[in-house]
Amino acid sequence: MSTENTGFNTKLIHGGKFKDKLGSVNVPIYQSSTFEFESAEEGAKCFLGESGGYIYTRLGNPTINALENSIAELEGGFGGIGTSSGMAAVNIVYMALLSKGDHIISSQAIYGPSRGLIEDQYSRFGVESTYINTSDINNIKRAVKPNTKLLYVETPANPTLEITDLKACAEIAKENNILLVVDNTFSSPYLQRPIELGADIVLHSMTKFINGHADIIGGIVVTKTESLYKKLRSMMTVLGCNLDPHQSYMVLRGLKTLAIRIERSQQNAMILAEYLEKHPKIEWVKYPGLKSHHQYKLAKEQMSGPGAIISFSVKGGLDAGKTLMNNVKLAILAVSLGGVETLIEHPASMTHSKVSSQDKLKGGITDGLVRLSVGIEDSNDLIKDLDQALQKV
Ligand code: LCS
Repeated sequence: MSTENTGFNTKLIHGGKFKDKLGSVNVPIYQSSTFEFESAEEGAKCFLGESGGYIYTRLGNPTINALENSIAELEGGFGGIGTSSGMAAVNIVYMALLSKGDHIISSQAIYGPSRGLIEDQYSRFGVESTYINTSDINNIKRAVKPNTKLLYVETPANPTLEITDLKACAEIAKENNILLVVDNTFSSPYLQRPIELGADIVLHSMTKFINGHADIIGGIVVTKTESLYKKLRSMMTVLGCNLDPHQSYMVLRGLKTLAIRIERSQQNAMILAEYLEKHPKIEWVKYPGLKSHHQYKLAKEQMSGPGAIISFSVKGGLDAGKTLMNNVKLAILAVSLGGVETLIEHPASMTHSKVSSQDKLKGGITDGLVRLSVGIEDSNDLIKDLDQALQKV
């Protein structure tokens, strides 16, 4: 059955247009690097793109394609390109769309390596960049230059949970002939669909919510148009950063429960955020579901829920935060996010450690900031855990 006019949960289970010839209910793992041609003529046709036949897994594979089609459908895009990691997804976007002398505008607070890749590597090839607080739309307007080609935003941002107004970004991008790229990792298509808000490209670290079980590394890029899809797919194949069939199967399996996982972890996150906000040892809490978040209204408008990531600071700064992290027993002290298990980490010394101290401060990544990725455990147990750890502070 076509899932074109169905709801999101139905798309999660039945979307992606995959139909197995033998009737397998699940997408089989086509664990093959290469595919036999029926004849030399058929092989040549495949290479000309005149036949839908598979050639070689770096170029395409039925299991990988099933996942790409599912996510593209969920994001409302033309097509998806699976990649070996979220960083590979970021890289193919940069590599395909930025040339010598081009300029990119991006958010100060984004995943550290997405910024480092531009500032440390693409700068060597003459790419210019401006990192600003994109949650103030006027900053973006001021940063546009004649050579600006990409506006690259992450919203909610990692780890500050600042929100960027995607509709306003799309307007600026359109006016100035710039492509709008959104890293939608923190929301997943369940909570936010940037293409519907005007973005040209959406990307994900599928390592996080989309897979949701902390057992694979993977990424995906979804484009609005066919021409961008072709450009990015050919970049992925020459860079050789394809997803693998077995990993794709794992993600397809995790994807089915995306909505119920997020509902549950977001419900827990709300309870924990309210608990932390009232706790006398907590200095501040940033969570888009709290009225105290300065962009609460905007988050409500462009997301259908606040997500499951909370940032907060313990009174006493870094030392107090370390005491908390060293004393939790249920929450796991580990980087990454978006899984069924609750993870706690310290961005300034971990995920964002390569960002210079000055840029960290400018971007709001203070030494005291602790990031919590809330899982689907019982909220009472999570509160008990934080409570006993905070007593040690
Ligand atoms: N984009 C965002 C927003 C991310 O949070 C990450 C990874 C990436 C891209 C890169 O994806 P990967 O290559 O790891 O699949 N974020 C991580 C984090 O916050 N902790 O550990 C990894």
